[in-house]
Amino acid sequence: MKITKVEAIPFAIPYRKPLRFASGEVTEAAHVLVRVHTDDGLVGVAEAPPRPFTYGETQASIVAAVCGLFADLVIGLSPLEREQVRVRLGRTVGNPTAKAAIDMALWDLAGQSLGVSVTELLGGYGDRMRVAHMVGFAEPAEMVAEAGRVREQYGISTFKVKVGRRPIHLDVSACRALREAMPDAELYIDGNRGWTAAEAARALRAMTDLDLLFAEELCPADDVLGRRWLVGQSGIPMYADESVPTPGDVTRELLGGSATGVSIKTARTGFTGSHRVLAQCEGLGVEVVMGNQIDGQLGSLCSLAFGAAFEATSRQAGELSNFLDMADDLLTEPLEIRDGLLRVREAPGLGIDIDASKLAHYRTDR
Ligand code: MUC
Ligand code: MG
Repeated sequence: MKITKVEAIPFAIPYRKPLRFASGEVTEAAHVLVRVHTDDGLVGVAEAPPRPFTYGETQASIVAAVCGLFADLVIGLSPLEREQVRVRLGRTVGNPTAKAAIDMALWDLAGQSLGVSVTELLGGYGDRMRVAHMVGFAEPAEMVAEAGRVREQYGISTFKVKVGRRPIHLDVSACRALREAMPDAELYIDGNRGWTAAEAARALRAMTDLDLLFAEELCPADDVLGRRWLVGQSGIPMYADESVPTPGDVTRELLGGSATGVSIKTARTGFTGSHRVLAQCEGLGVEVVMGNQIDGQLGSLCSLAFGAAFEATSRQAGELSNFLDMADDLLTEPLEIRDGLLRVREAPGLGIDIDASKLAHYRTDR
């Protein structure tokens, strides 16, 4: 089986409501659908979400990288030669979501050709994950209402609360309101680099009684000593997200003492790189969470496929519900969160079937 063609199709699906956080906001899912075709008629699929505020990629840059740089490097290879692909794409720096989408599409092809799911191929630990929902910036009452609605409708009881605003009491009050409204919920926070280490320390002190699970990326990765100082005084684990786009960054953050947990995002490290990150974390005794790159249903299925495959990634609820904010999606069979859980599809590969009429409607290149 040989790769014959690689497509990168830009599409845009509106959001019902924007998601706001310290490093930016998302008002539409202007993503890129990546399809890898083979000579025996199989098509592997994944999506790349451009996040300029995190990785510098745009929708146009992803299309350009996939079509202009990467396609020629993979055409002619077998989809099973994933390490060849990784090395060849790795000669170009950056472009994490463009590379990750190609990698995941190859795993989809491998699963399809062997007749097994990607979750089984990767590790086969389980067939489901608990779902965590991300609550973006708003007035505290609005944030409480959103969390309540999501808990009521989908049975989700783990919430990641976006923080990192100034002054810090905006977020402290929102977290306090959420805790008061939901005494039994699991809550954790994500600052998207919005605070200085001193602000983060004050905010954490003001929230010590809120029983937070952990805090993610409260201040920028370049605040090397500030982050170390913060870890030293924090009573909860401090997770790295944007600061760890590659396995090497994971090593630097963890061994440098600037983080004590890691967010794994398949959208940026694919399945091959995410497996490496997970192995590093397990070897170092560091906990992980399956993060979300504000993915659509396709990207969420990819996170789920990986997260359910291993015990360590299944322990905590995974961030798998951002697609609920989108007005529509591309899958023929939509994802359904029930009782706070998402189940892996019982189908070869990733089990993705793209609705051709929806793609025709939402693609922006025609
Ligand atoms: C998250 O976990 O931070 C927002 C920015 C980004 O890079 O990812 C999202 C969610
Ligand atoms: Mg984050």
